Amino acid sequence: MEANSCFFFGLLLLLASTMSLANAKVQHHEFLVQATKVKRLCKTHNTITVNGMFPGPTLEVNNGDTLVVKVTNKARYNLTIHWHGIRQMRTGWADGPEFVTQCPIRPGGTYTYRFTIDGQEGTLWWHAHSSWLRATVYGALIIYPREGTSYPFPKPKRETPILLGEWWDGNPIDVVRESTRTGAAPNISDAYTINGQPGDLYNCSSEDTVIVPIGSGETNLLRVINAALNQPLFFTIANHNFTVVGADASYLKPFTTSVIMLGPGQTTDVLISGDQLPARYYIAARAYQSAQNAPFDNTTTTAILEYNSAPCPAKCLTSKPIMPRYQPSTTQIQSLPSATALKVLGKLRSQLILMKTSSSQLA
Ligand SMILES: [Cu+2]
Repeated sequence: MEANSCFFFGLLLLLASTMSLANAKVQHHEFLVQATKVKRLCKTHNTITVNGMFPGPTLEVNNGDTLVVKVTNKARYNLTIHWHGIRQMRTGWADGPEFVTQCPIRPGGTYTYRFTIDGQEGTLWWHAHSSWLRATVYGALIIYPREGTSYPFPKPKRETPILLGEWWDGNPIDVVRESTRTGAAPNISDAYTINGQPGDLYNCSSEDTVIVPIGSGETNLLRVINAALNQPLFFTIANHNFTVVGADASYLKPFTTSVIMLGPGQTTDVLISGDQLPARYYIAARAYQSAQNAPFDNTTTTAILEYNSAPCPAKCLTSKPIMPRYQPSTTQIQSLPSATALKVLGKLRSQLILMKTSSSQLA
């Protein structure tokens, strides 16, 4: 009898695993890496991009799927692509760090990455892993729940990737080469970006400010990715709290906050509700700088959270969106002993917890 039930249980397990395997898809993509004209901050650059897009294409998979990405390098630099945060189970050679798991793809060359996403759900990203090419060669990698399963929170009405980046008004490769040559720190960036756009507070940038739509009463998922090269960034939205539900492709015990901080490479999934007056609100990111006296880019990048039902005076470009309250300044944070800082800065506290639970590091 016992043997019978054991057999039955085994059969069920086998059936379940076969079914999930049957649902898993193999996705094929082509990445063409090439110089593309990109205009930011009033100046056009020959920017290295994937498929002519900046940021690059968003990959969307389900947990369990296999990605096959053929990368063709038409740029004049050596390059590899790293799948940031993916646990490469028995596919270490597909991870991507140049000279660690592979030789770089030389100009004119190709390389095909093949790996299966298993046991990870949420948001990750991909980026170039050679010199400073990742300043412009990056994109989101979204992992939906395994086929037939759902989020451990109510299904959001919309989902929007929010990629925070750092922009140099020059060739990022030249910036790092100059630094290597002189031994001095590399030049600080000239702008931060949200989905590739600096936003309203920079020259020649207002018209292209990213709009994130929301409807009254909706709950939406924002997949925030810090794709900046070096800079930890605060992220906040005027007049809106949000609920953190995941980080680095793992779900978290949800908590509500009005600001998060992401180190370079980290991702954080937040739910935001359209529970404020229909209007336009700034989404903003700026530096969290903890090094004393070190120069840093102290500018602020913005996008606009726009209620679909916002009346024209509020929606029309003539009226300025509402700006988030300023976050505690670097010096304020530094002047507090860390224990006090934790108590006083409740907002930061949640982030510090997040940092501890997150194992992601920029690689
Ligand atoms: Cu990485």
